[in-house]
Amino acid sequence: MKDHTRLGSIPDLFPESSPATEWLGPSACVLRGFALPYVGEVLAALAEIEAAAPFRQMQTPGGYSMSVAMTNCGELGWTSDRDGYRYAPMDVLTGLPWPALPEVFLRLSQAAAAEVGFAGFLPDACLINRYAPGSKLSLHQDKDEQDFGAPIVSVSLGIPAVFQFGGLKRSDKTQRVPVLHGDVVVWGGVDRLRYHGVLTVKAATHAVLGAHRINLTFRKAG
Ligand code: MD6
Ligand code: FE
Repeated sequence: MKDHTRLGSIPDLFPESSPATEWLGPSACVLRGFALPYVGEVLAALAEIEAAAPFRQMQTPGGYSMSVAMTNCGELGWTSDRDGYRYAPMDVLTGLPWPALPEVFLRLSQAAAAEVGFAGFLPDACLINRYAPGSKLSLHQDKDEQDFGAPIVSVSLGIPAVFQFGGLKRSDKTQRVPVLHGDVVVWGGVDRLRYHGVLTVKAATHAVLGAHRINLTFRKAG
């Protein structure tokens, strides 16, 4: 029988990309709400990671304390101290290896990467950033990884933030992208080394995460 419902007759205006997909560059895009179906499992896994590898404010090589608190999971963890930035298998705070990448983290990051054309993404590092109101992350490039062929998958949770997305030079013009609970940003390819940062987070409260924003960035670091 023919479908006479109004819904069935609405043409698909975006056959190649749903309206929830916003491209920021040829190989960079925001997947709105993509992480929402995973959030329950992600937060349960996060609680275990935090208990084993607590959030800490790392020092920059210049001797400042970062406003963002960080921890890691996976084979390698991103670390900053007076000696510089690097990936390391051990957490110097606990003297233990970083907690393993939970299966749900792998599932979520692989599904998001595949959505943007990076099938077979196999992250070995997940940097976990926690922002309180007033925290920010200055414009930087992610270039401590060995393999720029792999994308970065970035999952936003909790209170909103404004993601700053620039070009290949620090002085290039930046776009401002609001990122909300459940949004995922994937970038790679020609966009892999673009400068980016997070503007000072404004005071807000999220029903589940309170006055925090958590960002998970999945990388192939080694
Ligand atoms: C953040 N994210 O959103 C910081 N880097 O809290 C990053 O620095 C980042 O979101 C590379 C790719 C995606 C990102
Ligand atoms: Fe980054």
